[in-house]
Amino acid sequence: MQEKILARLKNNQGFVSGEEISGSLKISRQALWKHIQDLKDAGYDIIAVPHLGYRLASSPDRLYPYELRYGLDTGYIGKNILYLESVASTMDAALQAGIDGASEGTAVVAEAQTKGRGRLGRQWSSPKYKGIYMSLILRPDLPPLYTPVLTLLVAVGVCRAIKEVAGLDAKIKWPNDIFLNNKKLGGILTELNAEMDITRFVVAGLGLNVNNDGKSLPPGATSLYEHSGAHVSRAELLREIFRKIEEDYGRLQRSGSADVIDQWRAYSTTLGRRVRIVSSQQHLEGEAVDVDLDGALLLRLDSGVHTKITSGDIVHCR
Ligand code: BT5
Repeated sequence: MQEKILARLKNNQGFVSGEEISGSLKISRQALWKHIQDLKDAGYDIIAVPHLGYRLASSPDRLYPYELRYGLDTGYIGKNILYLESVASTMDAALQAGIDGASEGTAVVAEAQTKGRGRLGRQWSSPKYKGIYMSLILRPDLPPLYTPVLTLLVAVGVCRAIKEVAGLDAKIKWPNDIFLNNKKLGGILTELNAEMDITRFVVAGLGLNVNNDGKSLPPGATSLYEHSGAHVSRAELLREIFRKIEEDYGRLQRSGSADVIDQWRAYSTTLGRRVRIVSSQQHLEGEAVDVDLDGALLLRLDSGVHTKITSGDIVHCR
């Protein structure tokens, strides 16, 4: 009901009479008043004037499901949102939701994480109300070996959305880092629930620094705000991320990964560079020449031999 009331207020610049809202939503004036109080408690600045009605003066910078869904024209990505004020990790919540049967496109969104994680047990700093911490459930028709391409797909969607909403040129460092001006702006963590060669579902997690000020960022990190000096609406950005992901994911499902990989190449800071691979199994150095259709990095070693890197960290040497 609050979502419907908000939509009416948002669709109108001026006042909307209480009679009109309660009449069209078939609730009593008393019930409407109660919902308006709840919205005010949630941070909405709603002005009430006798005989005129209600006017929405401002909305809080929160990722409430009804904020995210307002004007969201996707078919399924981000349509179902599990919202948490604070959680250990949105990954765990999404993995559980996936097991419980959550539909494709369900997004777990938190305002803060107390144990946000990166790859290999690393931490993800997740201060409250500053960034986007979101885990998306996907049920792709892809064998597990091909699912790394989803990390690339989400990275592309994030860069496209940042360009559209904030006008900034973010770049991607293989496999999962979003960079802005040579500093880390965000990261993607993809986890899998699979059996042998069947993917049951994938959780694609995104951490993105949006309105963090410089002091609260880890070393080597940046945020959109730190970079540009302008606050960005996290809700608007996340809605755009949902849209872009849905476009590219639909294309991936219909015609394979070639298009996503093409887009990824355009955002990559890795291709054409000399890189060092650091993983528990191997320490290799060579030129990053391309990315394969499954998302693996193709490296040309000094011997001229090409090798495929499917996981690990890379260091850009020059
Ligand atoms: C990543 O890992 O870059 C993937 C991060 C994914 C986080 C999201 S938030 C929503 C969802 N729920 C979770 O619990 N996780 C996902 P990795 O490549 O391992 O990078 C981790 C490293 O990045 C750390 O060791 C730090 O050096 C650095 N780091 C930590 N927090 C950061 C931040 N907020 N901004 C930039 N760098 C950060």
